[in-house]
Amino acid sequence: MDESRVIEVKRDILAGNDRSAEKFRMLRKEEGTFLLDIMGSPGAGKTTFLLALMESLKKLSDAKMGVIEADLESDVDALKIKAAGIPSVELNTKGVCHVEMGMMKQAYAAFGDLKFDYLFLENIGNLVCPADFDTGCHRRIMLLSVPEGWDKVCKYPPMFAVVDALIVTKCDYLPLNEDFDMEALKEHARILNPKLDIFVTSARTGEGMDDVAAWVFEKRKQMLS
Ligand SMILES: Nc1nc2c(ncn2[C@@H]2O[C@H](COP(=O)(O)OP(=O)(O)OP(=O)(O)O)[C@@H](O)[C@H]2O)c(=O)[nH]1
Ligand SMILES: [Mg+2]
Repeated sequence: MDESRVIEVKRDILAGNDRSAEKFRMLRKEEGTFLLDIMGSPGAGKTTFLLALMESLKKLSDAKMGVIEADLESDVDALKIKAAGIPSVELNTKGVCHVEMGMMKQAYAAFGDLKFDYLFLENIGNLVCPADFDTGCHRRIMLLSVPEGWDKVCKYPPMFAVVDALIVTKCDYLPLNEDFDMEALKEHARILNPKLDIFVTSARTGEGMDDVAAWVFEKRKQMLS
Protein backbone atom coordinates (compact mmCIF):
# COMPACT_ATOMS: atom_id res chain seq x y z
CA MET A 1 0.00 0.00 0.00
CA ASP A 2 1.51 3.37 -0.89
CA GLU A 3 1.64 6.22 1.61
CA SER A 4 -1.01 8.41 -0.05
CA ARG A 5 -3.57 5.61 0.39
CA VAL A 6 -2.90 5.41 4.14
CA ILE A 7 -3.36 9.17 4.51
CA GLU A 8 -6.64 9.00 2.56
CA VAL A 9 -8.07 6.36 4.89
CA LYS A 10 -7.14 8.37 7.98
CA ARG A 11 -8.78 11.47 6.47
CA ASP A 12 -11.98 9.50 5.77
CA ILE A 13 -12.18 8.25 9.35
CA LEU A 14 -11.60 11.71 10.78
CA ALA A 15 -14.13 13.37 8.46
CA GLY A 16 -16.85 10.89 9.48
CA ASN A 17 -15.98 11.40 13.14
CA ASP A 18 -16.06 15.21 12.75
CA ARG A 19 -19.57 15.15 11.20
CA SER A 20 -20.90 12.98 13.99
CA ALA A 21 -19.20 15.19 16.60
CA GLU A 22 -20.78 18.36 15.20
CA LYS A 23 -24.27 16.87 15.40
CA PHE A 24 -23.70 15.57 18.94
CA ARG A 25 -22.39 18.98 20.03
CA MET A 26 -25.48 20.75 18.68
CA LEU A 27 -27.87 18.32 20.38
CA ARG A 28 -26.18 18.75 23.75
CA LYS A 29 -26.22 22.53 23.34
CA GLU A 30 -29.99 22.42 22.74
CA GLU A 31 -30.31 20.53 26.04
CA GLY A 32 -28.13 23.09 27.84
CA THR A 33 -25.37 20.54 28.46
CA PHE A 34 -21.86 21.95 28.24
CA LEU A 35 -19.29 19.27 27.40
CA LEU A 36 -15.64 19.58 28.34
CA ASP A 37 -12.94 17.23 27.04
CA ILE A 38 -10.03 16.83 29.48
CA MET A 39 -6.84 15.45 27.93
CA GLY A 40 -3.29 14.85 29.11
CA SER A 41 -0.68 12.18 29.81
CA PRO A 42 -1.26 9.21 32.11
CA GLY A 43 -0.98 10.49 35.66
CA ALA A 44 -1.06 14.20 34.74
CA GLY A 45 -3.69 14.59 37.45
CA LYS A 46 -6.89 14.53 35.34
CA THR A 47 -9.15 12.73 37.84
CA THR A 48 -7.85 14.67 40.84
CA PHE A 49 -8.21 17.95 38.93
CA LEU A 50 -11.74 17.06 37.84
CA LEU A 51 -12.83 16.33 41.42
CA ALA A 52 -11.38 19.67 42.56
CA LEU A 53 -12.93 21.50 39.60
CA MET A 54 -16.39 20.15 40.38
CA GLU A 55 -16.01 21.29 44.02
CA SER A 56 -15.11 24.80 42.80
CA LEU A 57 -18.02 24.81 40.32
CA LYS A 58 -20.43 23.93 43.14
CA LYS A 59 -19.52 27.27 44.75
CA LEU A 60 -20.78 29.09 41.63
CA SER A 61 -24.07 27.26 41.09
CA ASP A 62 -25.96 24.09 41.99
CA ALA A 63 -25.39 22.74 38.49
CA LYS A 64 -26.02 19.11 37.60
CA MET A 65 -22.74 17.45 36.66
CA GLY A 66 -21.73 14.11 35.21
CA VAL A 67 -18.50 12.46 34.11
CA ILE A 68 -17.52 10.03 31.36
CA GLU A 69 -14.37 8.25 32.47
CA ALA A 70 -12.41 6.82 29.55
CA ASP A 71 -9.67 4.31 30.22
CA LEU A 72 -8.08 1.45 28.32
CA GLU A 73 -9.16 -0.84 31.19
CA SER A 74 -10.52 -0.67 34.77
CA ASP A 75 -13.18 1.28 36.60
CA VAL A 76 -10.80 2.88 39.12
CA ASP A 77 -11.49 6.49 38.11
CA ALA A 78 -15.23 6.01 37.52
CA LEU A 79 -15.50 4.66 41.09
CA LYS A 80 -13.62 7.68 42.47
CA ILE A 81 -16.12 9.99 40.76
CA LYS A 82 -19.11 7.97 41.99
CA ALA A 83 -17.67 8.03 45.53
CA ALA A 84 -17.83 11.84 45.30
CA GLY A 85 -21.56 11.59 44.58
CA ILE A 86 -21.30 12.45 40.87
CA PRO A 87 -22.97 10.24 38.22
CA SER A 88 -20.28 8.58 36.16
CA VAL A 89 -20.08 6.25 33.19
CA GLU A 90 -17.02 4.14 32.60
CA LEU A 91 -15.88 3.97 28.99
CA ASN A 92 -13.39 1.14 28.50
CA THR A 93 -11.80 1.47 25.06
CA LYS A 94 -10.18 -1.98 25.34
CA GLY A 95 -6.79 -0.82 24.16
CA VAL A 96 -7.81 2.02 21.80
CA CYS A 97 -5.69 5.06 22.66
CA HIS A 98 -8.33 7.77 22.13
CA VAL A 99 -12.10 8.34 22.30
CA GLU A 100 -14.16 8.44 19.08
CA MET A 101 -17.76 9.52 18.54
CA GLY A 102 -19.17 5.97 18.43
CA MET A 103 -17.84 5.42 21.96
CA MET A 104 -18.93 8.85 23.13
CA LYS A 105 -22.53 8.31 21.99
CA GLN A 106 -22.72 4.93 23.72
CA ALA A 107 -21.32 6.38 26.95
CA TYR A 108 -23.79 9.27 26.85
CA ALA A 109 -26.72 6.90 26.24
CA ALA A 110 -25.68 4.90 29.31
CA PHE A 111 -26.77 7.84 31.52
CA GLY A 112 -30.36 7.09 30.47
CA ASP A 113 -32.74 9.92 31.39
CA LEU A 114 -30.16 11.89 33.39
CA LYS A 115 -29.52 15.39 32.04
CA PHE A 116 -26.60 17.65 32.95
CA ASP A 117 -25.52 21.27 32.93
CA TYR A 118 -21.90 20.13 32.72
CA LEU A 119 -20.69 16.84 31.35
CA PHE A 120 -16.96 16.12 31.58
CA LEU A 121 -15.00 13.61 29.55
CA GLU A 122 -11.76 12.39 31.10
CA ASN A 123 -10.06 11.28 27.90
CA ILE A 124 -7.54 8.44 27.68
CA GLY A 125 -4.21 9.28 29.33
CA ASN A 126 -2.24 10.06 26.17
CA LEU A 127 -0.56 13.25 25.00
CA VAL A 128 -0.76 12.37 21.30
CA CYS A 129 -3.75 10.55 19.70
CA PRO A 130 -6.74 12.26 21.41
CA ALA A 131 -5.74 15.57 19.80
CA ASP A 132 -6.87 14.20 16.41
CA PHE A 133 -10.34 13.07 17.46
CA ASP A 134 -13.24 15.47 17.99
CA THR A 135 -15.33 14.04 20.83
CA GLY A 136 -18.31 16.35 20.31
CA CYS A 137 -17.35 18.54 23.28
CA HIS A 138 -17.82 22.32 23.34
CA ARG A 139 -14.35 23.00 24.70
CA ARG A 140 -11.14 21.01 25.05
CA ILE A 141 -8.49 21.45 27.68
CA MET A 142 -5.20 19.71 28.32
CA LEU A 143 -3.33 19.13 31.55
CA LEU A 144 0.45 19.20 31.83
CA SER A 145 1.82 18.40 35.26
CA VAL A 146 4.96 20.00 36.65
CA PRO A 147 6.75 16.62 37.12
CA GLU A 148 6.39 15.91 33.36
CA GLY A 149 8.60 18.91 32.50
CA TRP A 150 7.88 22.09 30.53
CA ASP A 151 9.59 20.82 27.36
CA LYS A 152 6.68 18.53 26.46
CA VAL A 153 5.34 21.54 24.58
CA CYS A 154 8.29 21.14 22.17
CA LYS A 155 8.04 17.36 21.91
CA TYR A 156 4.26 16.92 21.62
CA PRO A 157 3.00 20.11 19.96
CA PRO A 158 -0.31 18.97 18.33
CA MET A 159 -2.38 18.82 21.51
CA PHE A 160 -1.16 22.26 22.63
CA ALA A 161 -2.29 23.58 19.25
CA VAL A 162 -5.88 22.29 19.38
CA VAL A 163 -7.01 22.98 22.96
CA ASP A 164 -8.78 26.05 24.36
CA ALA A 165 -6.90 26.02 27.64
CA LEU A 166 -3.68 24.62 29.04
CA ILE A 167 -3.84 23.71 32.71
CA VAL A 168 -0.48 23.32 34.41
CA THR A 169 -1.18 20.90 37.26
CA LYS A 170 0.66 19.91 40.46
CA CYS A 171 2.21 23.38 40.82
CA ASP A 172 2.89 22.48 44.47
CA TYR A 173 5.83 20.52 42.98
CA LEU A 174 7.41 23.68 41.52
CA PRO A 175 9.86 24.14 44.44
CA LEU A 176 11.15 20.60 43.78
CA ASN A 177 11.43 21.01 39.97
CA GLU A 178 13.79 23.92 39.58
CA ASP A 179 14.21 23.22 35.87
CA PHE A 180 10.50 23.73 35.16
CA ASP A 181 10.58 26.91 33.05
CA MET A 182 7.03 28.31 33.24
CA GLU A 183 7.80 31.30 31.02
CA ALA A 184 9.31 29.10 28.29
CA LEU A 185 6.26 26.82 28.45
CA LYS A 186 3.87 29.76 28.08
CA GLU A 187 5.90 31.31 25.28
CA HIS A 188 6.13 28.09 23.24
CA ALA A 189 2.47 27.21 23.86
CA ARG A 190 1.29 30.63 22.68
CA ILE A 191 3.38 30.36 19.51
CA LEU A 192 1.53 27.12 18.74
CA ASN A 193 -1.82 28.55 19.83
CA PRO A 194 -2.06 32.34 20.27
CA LYS A 195 -5.60 32.20 21.75
CA LEU A 196 -4.68 29.68 24.44
CA ASP A 197 -5.81 30.42 28.01
CA ILE A 198 -3.29 29.19 30.58
CA PHE A 199 -3.89 28.36 34.24
CA VAL A 200 -1.43 27.25 36.88
CA THR A 201 -3.08 24.96 39.42
CA SER A 202 -2.70 22.47 42.21
CA ALA A 203 -5.61 20.21 43.04
CA ARG A 204 -3.70 19.37 46.24
CA THR A 205 -3.59 22.95 47.59
CA GLY A 206 -6.54 24.31 45.58
CA GLU A 207 -4.37 26.96 43.91
CA GLY A 208 -5.90 28.24 40.67
CA MET A 209 -8.93 25.94 40.83
CA ASP A 210 -11.52 28.71 41.32
CA ASP A 211 -10.09 30.54 38.28
CA VAL A 212 -10.52 27.44 36.11
CA ALA A 213 -14.07 26.97 37.44
CA ALA A 214 -14.89 30.59 36.56
CA TRP A 215 -13.54 29.96 33.05
CA VAL A 216 -15.68 26.82 32.62
CA PHE A 217 -18.74 28.65 34.01
CA GLU A 218 -18.18 31.48 31.52
CA LYS A 219 -17.74 29.11 28.56
CA ARG A 220 -21.08 27.46 29.36
CA LYS A 221 -22.73 30.89 29.56
CA GLN A 222 -21.25 31.75 26.15
CA MET A 223 -22.56 28.47 24.71
CA LEU A 224 -26.08 29.26 25.93
CA SER A 225 -26.13 32.89 24.73
N1 LIG B 1 1.28 16.86 44.60
C1 LIG B 1 0.21 16.73 43.83
N2 LIG B 1 -0.16 15.51 43.41
C2 LIG B 1 -1.24 15.42 42.62
C3 LIG B 1 -2.00 16.55 42.20
N3 LIG B 1 -2.98 16.14 41.39
C4 LIG B 1 -2.86 14.80 41.32
N4 LIG B 1 -1.83 14.36 42.06
C5 LIG B 1 -1.37 12.96 42.23
O1 LIG B 1 -0.92 12.48 40.97
C6 LIG B 1 -1.26 11.09 40.82
C7 LIG B 1 -2.06 10.89 39.55
O2 LIG B 1 -3.27 11.63 39.65
P1 LIG B 1 -4.57 11.23 38.84
O3 LIG B 1 -5.59 12.26 39.13
O4 LIG B 1 -4.92 9.81 39.09
O5 LIG B 1 -4.03 11.36 37.36
P2 LIG B 1 -4.78 10.99 36.00
O6 LIG B 1 -4.27 11.90 34.96
O7 LIG B 1 -6.24 10.94 36.22
O8 LIG B 1 -4.21 9.51 35.74
P3 LIG B 1 -4.76 8.44 34.65
O9 LIG B 1 -6.25 8.48 34.68
O10 LIG B 1 -4.20 7.15 35.16
O11 LIG B 1 -4.17 8.85 33.34
C8 LIG B 1 -2.04 10.73 42.09
O12 LIG B 1 -1.14 10.12 43.00
C9 LIG B 1 -2.52 12.05 42.62
O13 LIG B 1 -2.72 12.09 44.02
C10 LIG B 1 -1.57 17.84 42.67
O14 LIG B 1 -2.14 18.89 42.36
N5 LIG B 1 -0.46 17.87 43.45
MG1 LIG C 1 -7.60 9.46 35.80
